Amino acid sequence: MNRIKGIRLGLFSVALIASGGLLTQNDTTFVYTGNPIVKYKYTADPAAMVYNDKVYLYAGHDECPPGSEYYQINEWCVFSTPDLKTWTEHPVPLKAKDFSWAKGEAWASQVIERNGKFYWYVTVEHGTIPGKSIGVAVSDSPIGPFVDARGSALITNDMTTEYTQIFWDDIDPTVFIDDDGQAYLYWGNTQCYYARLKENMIELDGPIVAVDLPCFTEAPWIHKRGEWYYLSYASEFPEKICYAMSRNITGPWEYKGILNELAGNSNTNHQAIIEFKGDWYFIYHNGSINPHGGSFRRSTCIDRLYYNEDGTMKRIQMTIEGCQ
Ligand code: FUB
Repeated sequence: MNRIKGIRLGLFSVALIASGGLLTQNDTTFVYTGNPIVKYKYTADPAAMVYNDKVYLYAGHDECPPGSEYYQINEWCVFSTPDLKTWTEHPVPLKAKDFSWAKGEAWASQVIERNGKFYWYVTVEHGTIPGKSIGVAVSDSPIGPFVDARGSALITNDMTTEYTQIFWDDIDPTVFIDDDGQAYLYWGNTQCYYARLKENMIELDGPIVAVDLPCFTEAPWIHKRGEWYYLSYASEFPEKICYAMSRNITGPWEYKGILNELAGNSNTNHQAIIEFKGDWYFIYHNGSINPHGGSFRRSTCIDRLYYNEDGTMKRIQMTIEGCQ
């Protein structure tokens, strides 16, 4: 068990209403004291969503024992904050094995809201179709509980073999709803893909399209600011985060270079980008918790993101102080 370096405010034993949100049994609150955000457990592959004046942070729970070097991620966690200072961890809302067709492995994911429902796109290892796959869970609340929305995978490895023969290319989903209401799923490892989603958010609405990006490794994330669409992604290995821009959600994408350098003590970097109360934030992971942090015991951090006048993004400055 890691030493808790943040200040824990309390473990709630009764349900109570506070700050406009429901705190339930086993919610844990803590005050942000700089990066990493969560100091008492390992949290990887952050995805963030802004909803009703709160930031919701979703992350895989790295549980690889110290001394071992492999991904052991069985469940995802959810945290919320109204101000990026006071955070609440809610009970575990979803596990890889909640998908009856999956073998396990709670890899990277993203949650998005549509019409009052919350859709959680996740990477898991498929039970019968060899390779990684993408599933989708749904909930009426951003903190869950979530349930499998389809009873089957949305994307399986055999759907993309015309592009690559590897078993781990169908990972790291990111979802974006464009201004006209059309939803898009981007994902990939080695090869980046996108496909349209139906309005029900749980079925594809067209073909899988390969996206051409220089030195693409994984972890695509789509966001929009003004008239520009941004596709950021992990590049090479160990990973930096690079990005491309376009006037259209489907591209063509113009490569713009490095957004974030190698993250400390971790081969992977995995970013999420959000605007919250008028400021932009870059959320990522590194291996910074001493003494056992590393590529398989990662920690989520947050730093500010700034734009240049022409819409390009300034390189991220990763800090210990973070956004206090
Ligand atoms: O956490 C497992 C995998 O490592 C993720 O799916 C990738 O993005 C990388 O961070």
